[in-house]
Amino acid sequence: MTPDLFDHGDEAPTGREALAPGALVLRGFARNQAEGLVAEIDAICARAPFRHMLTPGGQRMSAAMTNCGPLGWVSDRRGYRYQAVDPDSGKPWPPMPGAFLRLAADAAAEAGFAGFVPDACLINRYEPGARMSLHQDRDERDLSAPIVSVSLGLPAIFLFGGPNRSDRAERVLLLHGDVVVWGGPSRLRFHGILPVKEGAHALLGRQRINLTFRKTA
Ligand code: MD3
Ligand code: FE
Repeated sequence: MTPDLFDHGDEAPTGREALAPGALVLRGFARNQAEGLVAEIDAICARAPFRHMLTPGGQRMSAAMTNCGPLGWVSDRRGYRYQAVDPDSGKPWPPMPGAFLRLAADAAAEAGFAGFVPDACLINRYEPGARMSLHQDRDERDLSAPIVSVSLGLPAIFLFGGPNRSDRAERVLLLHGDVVVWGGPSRLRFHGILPVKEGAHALLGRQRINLTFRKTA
């Protein structure tokens, strides 16, 4: 493709949207770094391949996962936890790329969380039909730190619920390059992803990839 230095204005918008107290959507914040992020993801999954983890209840998750950074999120029959070793390889997770750390810190700072240094990056891969049911993220020790999420590839409808599973969920469309910072009172809200629709993305093809940066320890 011909390099294109100009903004022709035909892309999805950038800008910030306050979703709720503590939840800030940075539209298109990662879009111009997406190729570099995908190259890093390819290098990570060469060492720690995507896999469909087992829930404690024995179901395979429809989203495939891997991790980078000092700690990685794992699920199996014994439960959910963060651990330094990839259970599939017996080796440490690949290191967190500098570009990942900078992106997460820059996004967190935009939302008022200065000095965010994640120690885990969970990488979720959704092929069409894959989903994530409503859940809370509460396996992290320090719930005062935000979670930063980066969406790449196919669009997805994010479900943003409340503090209780039965609370009615709002739907938010997340597009390639969107970054969301989830902190403060939003940190423990239930959330999920509706089944990803069939499609093909110019950079990622038939997949959506989501990075979530966490401070777990
Ligand atoms: C709101 N991932 O990995 S990212 C997850 O798109 C997860 O793969 C989804 O939920 C995905 O745990 C959603 C957005 C997200 C991540 C963490 C949150 C939203 C959140 C934690 C608290 C509140
Ligand atoms: Fe989550």
